[in-house]
Amino acid sequence: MKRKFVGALGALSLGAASLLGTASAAYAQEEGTASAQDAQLQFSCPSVSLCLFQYDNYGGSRLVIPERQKTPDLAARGFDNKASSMANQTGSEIILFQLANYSGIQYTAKPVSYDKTFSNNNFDNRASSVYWR
Ligand SMILES: [Ca+2]
Repeated sequence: MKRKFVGALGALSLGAASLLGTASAAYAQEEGTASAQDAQLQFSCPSVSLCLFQYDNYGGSRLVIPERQKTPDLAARGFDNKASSMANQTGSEIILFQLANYSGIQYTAKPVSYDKTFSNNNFDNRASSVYWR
């Protein structure tokens, strides 16, 4: 009887932990509510891809990363510490990392979301790797 109770508690605290994890995940982009139609007017990015842009407002040079393509080092793609805005045209959540190989400060983008500037996220010109969740 006691054993069973402990087991139930364990399951409860596990649930609480995953809830906490969700709540504390700071979603970085605040332009994620833009409709797909609005977004299409603002940037050029192939479907099922993540696009990083050199400048705010989806400007400058563009790096296109197909969904779930491993990107541990943006330097290898000529885009290290360069991104200032992004369009996530995939069904996957992504995390941009400050350093190569997925470390340092993080920026999280929901599936199908857009952000016209990283400046208000303290992430301008910082992305060095892209992790697909
Ligand atoms: Ca932003």
